[in-house]
Amino acid sequence: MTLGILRGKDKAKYGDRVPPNQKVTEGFPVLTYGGTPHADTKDWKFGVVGLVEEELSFTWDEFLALPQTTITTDIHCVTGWSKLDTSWEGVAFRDLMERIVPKRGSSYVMVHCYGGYTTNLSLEDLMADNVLFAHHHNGEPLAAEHGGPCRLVVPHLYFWKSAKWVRGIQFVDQDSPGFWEQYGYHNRGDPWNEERYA
Ligand SMILES: Nc1nc2c(c(=O)[nH]1)N[C@H]1C(S)=C(S)[C@@H](COP(=O)(O)O)O[C@H]1N2
Ligand SMILES: [Mo]
Repeated sequence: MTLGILRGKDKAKYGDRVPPNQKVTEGFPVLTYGGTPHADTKDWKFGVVGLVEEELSFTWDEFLALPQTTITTDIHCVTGWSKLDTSWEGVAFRDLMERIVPKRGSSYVMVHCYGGYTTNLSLEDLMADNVLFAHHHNGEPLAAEHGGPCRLVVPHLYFWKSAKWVRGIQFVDQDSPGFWEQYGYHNRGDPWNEERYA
């Protein structure tokens, strides 16, 4: 009952498309802890490390030579805004997984970023539809403040899981909290269940 009332206008306007207690924004707020790190494409590297049969490293050109996917999806920030029909182009996590053989029991991933930010995800969440490492947003190269040259997009979880300025992924057999998760954000962050804080 209470939740229904709080959903207010946007519930009336957008129906069940917007998760509880979120408001639709037309803008694109920037939410970064600290400054915008420099990650020039000429010395950019993307590493696949940890519990995998073979560790990998991609240069920018090698990353662009992987299969490319474009998606249109809604995104939801834990601070309360949602943005509808955002489009992203990049490398789908599932396509990257065609090149990776995780070792037995390695079912979690820590995402590492230029600048030091981290976030933890299960392999299952990363294998979901529409999860990709994006280098274009709405047809334009991804702006530096939004994570350019390349960011993760995990649209079915709150947007803090969508790490900006990714530099690699680490496969692990035990889940451990990333940056915001250590400061009390929920371990998983499903917006439909309002998994905001632990
Ligand atoms: N590297 C890095 N990635 C990050 C963050 C950050 O501070 N550093 N902030 C997260 C949070 S809390 C949110 S809501 C989104 C915001 O993305 P935007 O600035 O493109 O809106 O990025 C996420 N990814
Ligand atoms: Mo956030």
